[in-house]
Amino acid sequence: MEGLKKDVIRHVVSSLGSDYASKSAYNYYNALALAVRDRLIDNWIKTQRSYYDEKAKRVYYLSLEYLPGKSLMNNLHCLGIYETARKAMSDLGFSLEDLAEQEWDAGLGNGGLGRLASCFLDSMATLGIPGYGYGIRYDYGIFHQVIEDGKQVEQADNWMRVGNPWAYERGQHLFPVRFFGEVKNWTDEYGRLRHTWTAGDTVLAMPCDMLVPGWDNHHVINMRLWSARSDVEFDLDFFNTGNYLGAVEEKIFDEKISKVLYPSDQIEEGRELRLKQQYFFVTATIQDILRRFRKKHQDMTELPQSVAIQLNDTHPAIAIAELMRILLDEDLLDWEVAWDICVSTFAYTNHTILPEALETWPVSLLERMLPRHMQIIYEINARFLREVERVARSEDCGQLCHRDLDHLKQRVSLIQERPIKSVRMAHLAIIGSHSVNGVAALHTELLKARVFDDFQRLYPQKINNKTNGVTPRRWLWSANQPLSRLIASHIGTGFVRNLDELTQLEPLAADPAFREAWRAAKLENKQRLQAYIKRKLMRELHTEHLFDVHIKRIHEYKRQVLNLLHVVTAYNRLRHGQAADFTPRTVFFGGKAAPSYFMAKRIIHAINAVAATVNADSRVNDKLQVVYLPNYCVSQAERVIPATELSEQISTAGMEASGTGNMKFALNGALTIGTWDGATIEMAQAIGPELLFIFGMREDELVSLRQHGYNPMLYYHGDEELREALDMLRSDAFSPGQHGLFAPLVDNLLHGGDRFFVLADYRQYLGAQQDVGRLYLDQEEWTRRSILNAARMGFFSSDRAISQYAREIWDVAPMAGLQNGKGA
Ligand code: 7GP
Repeated sequence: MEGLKKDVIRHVVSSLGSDYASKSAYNYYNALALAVRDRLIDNWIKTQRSYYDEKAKRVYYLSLEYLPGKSLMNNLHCLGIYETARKAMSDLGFSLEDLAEQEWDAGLGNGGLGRLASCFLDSMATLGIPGYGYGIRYDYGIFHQVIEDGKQVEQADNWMRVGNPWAYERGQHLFPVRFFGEVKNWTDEYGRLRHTWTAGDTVLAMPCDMLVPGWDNHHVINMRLWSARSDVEFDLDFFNTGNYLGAVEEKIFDEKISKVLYPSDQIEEGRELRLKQQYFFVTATIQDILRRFRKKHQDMTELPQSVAIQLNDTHPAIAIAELMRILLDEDLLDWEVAWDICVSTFAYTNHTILPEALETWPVSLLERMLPRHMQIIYEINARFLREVERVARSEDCGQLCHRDLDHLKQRVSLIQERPIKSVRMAHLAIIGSHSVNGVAALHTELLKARVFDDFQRLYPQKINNKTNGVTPRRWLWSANQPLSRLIASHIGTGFVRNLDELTQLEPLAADPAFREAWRAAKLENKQRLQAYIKRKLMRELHTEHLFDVHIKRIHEYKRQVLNLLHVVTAYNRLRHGQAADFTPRTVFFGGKAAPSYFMAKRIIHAINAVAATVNADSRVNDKLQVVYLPNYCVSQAERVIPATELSEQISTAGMEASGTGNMKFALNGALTIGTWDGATIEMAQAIGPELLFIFGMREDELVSLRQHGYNPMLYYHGDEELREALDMLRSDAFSPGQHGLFAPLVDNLLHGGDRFFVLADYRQYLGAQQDVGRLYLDQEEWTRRSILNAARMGFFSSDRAISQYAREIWDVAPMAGLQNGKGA
């Protein structure tokens, strides 16, 4: 401990240039972070060296998004020096918790996809998988959300302003990134046509490395994020003529590439800068991968034995054309050889079946920005369509008439003709990869049967399932110390590395003393949340209420509106004196809406309007409260999830690819109210469906309802409570003086077809909520179920998921000889 204290003081003085006697929390947080980083860097260097020494096959996870959140606490726990640090900082006059507050969340992602990537890096580090995460170091991450007059207002997330003590910026290792320009043809010595792309513009990519430690194992992997740097400092001509701003203009323009994260979630935003970001990060990454590979290899055909590249959705899919370009134009390989290398190296994960999220890029844009890549995509397509024709004619599709074949080719082509001629990135990713995976069993089945059914027929082996998981280090151990300590006092700490060990809790569910202790841990977490809300929102929570939580991105398919209709109905029953047996509850909502997503923003507004009305109504507010948590982010989830008793997972069946929040809640002992969707299905199977509150129509039932003509008006007319709730929303009951403010929401349900079947599930949802309320009155039974939920969540560790990827997709083994023991 004395060593850590000395290091912290030294960093305050020599790294931060401050007087250690001026007790600034900001300085002491930074100094502590630097002292922790010092303890990681040796192991990071040893880890990197061991990959070369052991000729390890490496995994590269390519993702345009990561959501690491805060690093301090997690890193202290991984190093096993949390207690040491707590005491050291307390000696220096600080509470560790307060110092940790100084850190800004690294919010380099939108939601589930980005957070999954961060869980996966944690698991690769812990399992000793030789892995790297590659992405973009955005200067501005996901916007900061404030609620003003009930509405979402976006503010810039200037997370870099205060510096980032965790990152190493490597300004000396720059990689060139080229755009535009033209392609020249030439003939090689064997008379083959060759191509050379001469670029128009060049930008530089600078690596920023963030170290990702494994749990208690000395294995530290790298998250390498690229930052754009101009290749011109000043244009001296401008400078000399006195045009100073003109002189820096190009520099500013180039560096715009890594300026900001695109804040849209599952909505495709085809903007030129976004494509630039994708290619910028992909080419820098591929160059870096090949640089490392070529240190030990000359023969490019050995690449798939040394390198596996996982594409996190289609955002990095241009990597397939980029690797082809290098192999063809720089290594001068033949097409077939190059293509085999590509397909054996790449694998692709799909994260959504929502059609509006499937990426396409206009051919005209690609031709201009990446002319050689567009040529390669055309060639991939031509060869692929010939192959489709061959397969279709040869096999059991022999009876296909030409018309069907033409339709098939149109459907699977990399190019779509309408509304504008564009490249379908998912098709490129499927064709260019040896594995395509979904993220939960139902999702994968839907990919096979619906979204990519043609590809499933063409390549029956390619599409496979890898159900998501979450890291127990952050989401149980670090986020929920009260519960973790209780668990550890009964079954030891092995569960942090091997989550299946939680099954040892099962017999304890029958032990009244253990149940009591389990409840005490929950209450402690509820009280901490209470203190936080008091500090941030100046509101007093009732900890004896049932804490009912719905936090995730705001999206129509996630059906925050269904939850809101339940709240309004509960409010009406209480007002009308029809709810004598109502179990008091506080309903929490939190989440960001894409700034361009009108309906999602209006939903936020409606939630806040209902909250204002309910909370101000003294007839009901001791029994029902609604809280909107502004700026939902990773660190907020770490506070809220441990305090949650009821987890809302109520998406329209078939729409939520997997969900990972659902897993975090159950792991922390919340019971789930949910639909038969995503990974919630597999959770119900693992836990026992009777221990969750499952309701609503299933995916196949919805399909047939849609086919037979779904009429939301029937539900409206047939259900008095539903009608009352909808009429109130449409009137100005929640928006005094602003009649019709929420009419778009209601019209969307009643006259817009209710695409997400809110009305169809309303009555069943109410029934399930009633069951929840009843069960909560029986605290012994509720606690028993809570314990069993957590005990049966072992499968949903990201360690299990990553082990499956390693074995079944990457063919990568963990590093041998990792030492165990505290790394401090
Ligand atoms: C999300 C899915 O919506 C969620 O169900 C899943 O758990 C998560 O990915 C991780 O697999 N998808 C996205 O966040 C997303 O942006 C569009 O998908 C590409």
